[in-house]
Amino acid sequence: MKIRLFVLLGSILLFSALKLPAEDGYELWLRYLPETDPERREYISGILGQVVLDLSTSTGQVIDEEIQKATRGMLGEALPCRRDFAKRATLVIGTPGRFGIFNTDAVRGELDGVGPEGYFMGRVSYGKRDYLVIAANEPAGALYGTFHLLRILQSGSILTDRPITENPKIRHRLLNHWDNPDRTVERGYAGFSIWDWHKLPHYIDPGIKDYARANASLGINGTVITNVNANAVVLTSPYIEKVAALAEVFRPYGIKIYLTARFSSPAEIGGLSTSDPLDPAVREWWVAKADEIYASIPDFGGFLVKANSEGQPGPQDYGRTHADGANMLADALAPHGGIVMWRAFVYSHEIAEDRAKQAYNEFVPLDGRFRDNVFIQVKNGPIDFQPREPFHPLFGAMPGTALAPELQITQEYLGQGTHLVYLAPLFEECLDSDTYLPREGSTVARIIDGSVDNREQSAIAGVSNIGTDRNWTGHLFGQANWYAFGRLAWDHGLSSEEIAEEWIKLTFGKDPFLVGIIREIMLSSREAAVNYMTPLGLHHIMGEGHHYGPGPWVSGGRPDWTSVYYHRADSMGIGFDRTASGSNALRQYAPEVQEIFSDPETCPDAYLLWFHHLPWDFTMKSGGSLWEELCRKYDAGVRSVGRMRESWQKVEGKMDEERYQSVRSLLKIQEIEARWWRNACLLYFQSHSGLPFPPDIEQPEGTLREYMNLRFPYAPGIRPTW
Ligand code: BDP
Repeated sequence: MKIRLFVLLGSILLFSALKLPAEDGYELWLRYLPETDPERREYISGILGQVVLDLSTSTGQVIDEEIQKATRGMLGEALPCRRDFAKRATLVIGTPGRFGIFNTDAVRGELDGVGPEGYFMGRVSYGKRDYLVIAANEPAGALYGTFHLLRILQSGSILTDRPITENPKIRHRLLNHWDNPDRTVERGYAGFSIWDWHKLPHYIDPGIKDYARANASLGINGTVITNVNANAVVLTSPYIEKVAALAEVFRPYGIKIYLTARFSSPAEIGGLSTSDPLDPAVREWWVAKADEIYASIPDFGGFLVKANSEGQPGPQDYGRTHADGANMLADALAPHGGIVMWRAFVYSHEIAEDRAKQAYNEFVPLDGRFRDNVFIQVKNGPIDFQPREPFHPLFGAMPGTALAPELQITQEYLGQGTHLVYLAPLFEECLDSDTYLPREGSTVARIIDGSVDNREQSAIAGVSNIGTDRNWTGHLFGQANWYAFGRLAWDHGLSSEEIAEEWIKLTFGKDPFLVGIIREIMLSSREAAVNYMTPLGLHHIMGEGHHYGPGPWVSGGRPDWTSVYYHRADSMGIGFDRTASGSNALRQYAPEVQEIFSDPETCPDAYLLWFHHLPWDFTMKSGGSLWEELCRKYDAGVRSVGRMRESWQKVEGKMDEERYQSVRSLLKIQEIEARWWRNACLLYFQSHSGLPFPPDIEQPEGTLREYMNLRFPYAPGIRPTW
């Protein structure tokens, strides 16, 4: 009996010793877990044991804080940095001028090419010794270099003999928060807004600093903190004071703050009778507003504007153009070095034209007419952040204008808060698309980074998925999308695979088995979502308003907000003809691109129904009919999620129970919802095709009516109604 008790107690003790400590995801990829391998500990102390750092700047101080945090976590003891050069230094971090080592020709030579935010990391001989240095031209570069080093140390890698020089490919790397003053977040699925307007400026949540750390660790250097469906209140003096308090926290992390500018502000909050951009009083009002903002926030980034789109006010309300509007704001910001991000997401149901064509029609005639400090911010595709879209035809079509892509990190159309969908492949697909304008090799990435047109200015934006949820993004894997956006904004040459692997190691640990399993789940997840939601080029067939779940039957009201407008299914066939026989949206692309997409026989399946309306019995490349292929794709999507769930079970015990279980439960929801998408869409399309489901797929359960009757009055993320 006694022995048994001992065995039992022993196993309980052993079990609790083995159980990994609970984690709630708050630490993101900056976990700095205790390093238990003695060799690794020695390696890390050999680098962080005695850091010499230029502490004279606020950025220097946050680098010190980060290194202390990292050493406290990984080595169990916080190791503060020294401000004076020491021969025993294991690492020297700073900018030229501070320590003699940074004035050596070796370091100067390296720094010549890295610009204000880049850095050099490598060994440099100085005196009679070699030192590991992180050298940069500006403190922000030193911070980015430090985070790079910490990433290497955390992920179990080592520094090779080859020095590292890094330089961001894009100058302005911004998050866009669609956050409202009442703390709701439009298309937000992770709780409320992290900006606590009511308590600002005197109370600043400690999480704000962690938000800044997380962004800086990826190289994100700007954040637009308010919704594009803008509220003018943020431009009033009390709010500028609140914004300034946040800017203080962000400054040492190299992050600039931006605001959305409601175009009608001069009339709404300025007491003017108009907001006409050519009216001198209106122009003066914006100049004075910019001066007021910069007096409190000297490094204010600028304005993001959604104008004349989905009910937002804009210059066209006064018979003026987008260029008139953008340039007025640009002129007000220019003396302070600010920029305007003017969105190209404009379309109107009053124009009898394919929505996919409207932004191009509106903006191409204005090419070359925008000021140098204006960017036209263009969504990756011509409709709206769908699971898959071809690249937006504006990329390549405005050589005289700086264009910035807008990617959606929040998963409005990609499963919202409950689906694991790793978005790097979607981002990559857009960035790597060849526009052929003006020549082959002019990928979207090379257009927006300025290399095609030799442009100095460049920018990229990602619509944030961050909220007050303890793990920031609701779904733990939403963190990977924030991470991937930041890493690609810094270096669009990175692959989805590399980024996934980095993130997994930092988030879940470096065990190769675990990394392999999670990597596969992540890399298959985007195609799975496309398949169970909108295969073969289908788009915009989600639930109305909240956009949650399927709604291929949505019709009535504004046609361009329905589903039937986009899939055009009837008894004969399905798809949107965007070739010369239809809307001819294809003509907005280069001839080489037109050639790829124009013939249904050769058009890649992934874009088939985006560009073509085809009969149900159209023969696909697989040999089967379009109807069969559609059914099989939907079914394949559901099966992929089943496999993702099974794979996830293999990592049980390889991470803390809490995070494991949270993802496990969400994958279950994802499978249920993937089935819902498949069943609802297939039953609906069958009501048009009249054809039986192929026997080799799981037969959809339920009736179309049942799916059509589902209601979600409290689905999150819906737009406010002011
Ligand atoms: C759509 C969203 C809507 C946004 C709009 C935009 O449904 O909430 O306001 O885009 O980007 O995707 O302005």
